[in-house]
Amino acid sequence: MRHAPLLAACLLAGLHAAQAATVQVTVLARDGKPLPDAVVVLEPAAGQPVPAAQPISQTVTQEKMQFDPMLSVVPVGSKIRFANLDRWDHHVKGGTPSLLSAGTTAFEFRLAGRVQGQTPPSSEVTMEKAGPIQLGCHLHGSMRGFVYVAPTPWAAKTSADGTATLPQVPEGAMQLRVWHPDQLVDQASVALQVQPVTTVNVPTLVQPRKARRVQSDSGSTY
Ligand SMILES: [Cu+2]
Repeated sequence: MRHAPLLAACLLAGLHAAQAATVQVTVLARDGKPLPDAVVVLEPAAGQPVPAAQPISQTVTQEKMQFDPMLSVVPVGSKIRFANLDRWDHHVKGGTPSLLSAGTTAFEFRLAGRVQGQTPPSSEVTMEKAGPIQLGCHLHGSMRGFVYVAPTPWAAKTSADGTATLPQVPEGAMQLRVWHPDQLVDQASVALQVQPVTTVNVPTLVQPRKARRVQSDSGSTY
C-alpha cells in the first residue's frame, strides 16, 4: 500500500516523457506583418540533453542567377550539394554572415556552366557547425542564399503566412530561437513551456529586405 503512490507517480512520469507536442510559431516583422523565411529553432532548457538530429542530404541549385531554395534549414552534419543549372559558371562561396562580409569563406569552389544533356556540375559540402551560413557567388554579387544549420531536431522556416510548425517536440521547458537573413541584430531567445498543443507569436525588429527596397523606391519619387 505504501508503494502505490510512488508507482502511480512513476507511471505518470513515464507517460509524460512519452508525450510529443506540436509547436506552432508565428513570427512577425517590425511592422507586425507575418515574416516569411524566418528560422525557428527549439533548444532544450539549460542542462537538458540535446538529442542529435538525423543528418539529411539536400540540393541547392544555382539557376537564373539565384540560389534555390534561397534558405535551407538542415540539421548539423547534413550534406548540401550545390548544382549549377545555368549555362554559365558560378563560383559558390559560403561562411558565417560576419565572416563572409569580412571577405573570409568557410568553403568556395567554381562550378562550370551546365552543358545540355549532361549532369549539372556540382559539389558537396558537409555542414559541421550549427548556425547560419551565408552563400554568395564571386562572379555575381547579387546572388545571395542561406543555409541554417540547426543544433536540434526541432527547426523549420516560416512560410508566406509567417508560421512554422514543429512536430514531435517533447513537453517541458524549451528555448525558442528565431533567426532571419535580414536581421540586423541577434534576436533574444524566448523561454517556452511546451504543452501538447503550443502556439506562440514572436514579434521581431526584422524588416525584410524586399519591403525595405519597396520603401526606398517609393521614397525616391518624393
Ligand atoms: Cu554566379
